[in-house]
Amino acid sequence: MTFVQSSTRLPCGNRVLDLARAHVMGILNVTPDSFSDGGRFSQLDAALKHAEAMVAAGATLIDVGGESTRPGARAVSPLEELERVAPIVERIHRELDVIISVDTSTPAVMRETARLGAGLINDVRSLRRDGALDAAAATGLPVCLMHMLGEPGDMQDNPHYADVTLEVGEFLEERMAQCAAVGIPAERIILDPGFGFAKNLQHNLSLFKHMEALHELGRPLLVGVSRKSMIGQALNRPVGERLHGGLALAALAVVKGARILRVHDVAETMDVVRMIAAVESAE
Ligand code: 8Y4
Repeated sequence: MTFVQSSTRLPCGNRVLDLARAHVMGILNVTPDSFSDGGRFSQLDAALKHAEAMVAAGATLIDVGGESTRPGARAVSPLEELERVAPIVERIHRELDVIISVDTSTPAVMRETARLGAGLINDVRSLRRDGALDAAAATGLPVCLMHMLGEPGDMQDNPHYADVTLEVGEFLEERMAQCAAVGIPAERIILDPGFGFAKNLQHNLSLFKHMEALHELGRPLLVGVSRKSMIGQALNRPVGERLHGGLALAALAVVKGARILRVHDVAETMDVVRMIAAVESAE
């Protein structure tokens, strides 16, 4: 197997991500839920506490997102998204030793959060929104490009692939070329198969099985499967009972060479990562 890796150190703002080993990215959701009415400040405190716990559990990155990608979710204006995300980026940057990943497709949010200390742009739309390529280039930050067809609202309407892994690879290669054209070099890119985005269960399982083929693109892979419906469907489990299935996939992803795992359950996933590292570093 040929694992092409030009450099093992990825500068992410004021920190460096060591790509020689696998890392855990903890998911921090800051979309307000209608049932909690603790107010802005207690919501910010709660988010910071959650981030702090994930860092203590071993997360190298925290993914902060202010726009729901759930099908049917209400569209959020750029200003509203920025007002949700900016305060938490600012506080994490000030108080925690962690790389801040911003889950956004919005150019203004990319520019402003980069100024506030973000270290990585995580865009599920792969910089396809108007102005996103230029905004991401201007930040100088690394970008995670993820495969998705269509938009979160319509992506699950009967997706079709002749060869899902091949088509995901072609998509990511095309997005890398668009990045190169605006001055975002390959060295600054992380690639993501996009599990659960415009894919049915068979697509997700096949893509996972053949994930190694994406190493041909020469960039580190990020995998996000935590609590997703591919686990629910394969095991017939509701969302609260998907941890063990998720840990199995985390272990498989690391063995297949993935470098970043985007998860809700950081402590449990860190045990998986560290156990694999212990075995792999043996004589
Ligand atoms: C339960 C919990 C069921 C969460 C579904 C979900 C990815 C991502 C998301 C991913 C990258 C999600 C922002 C979907 N997934 N970014 N974002 N890769 N890079 N659903 O796979 O977590 S949101």
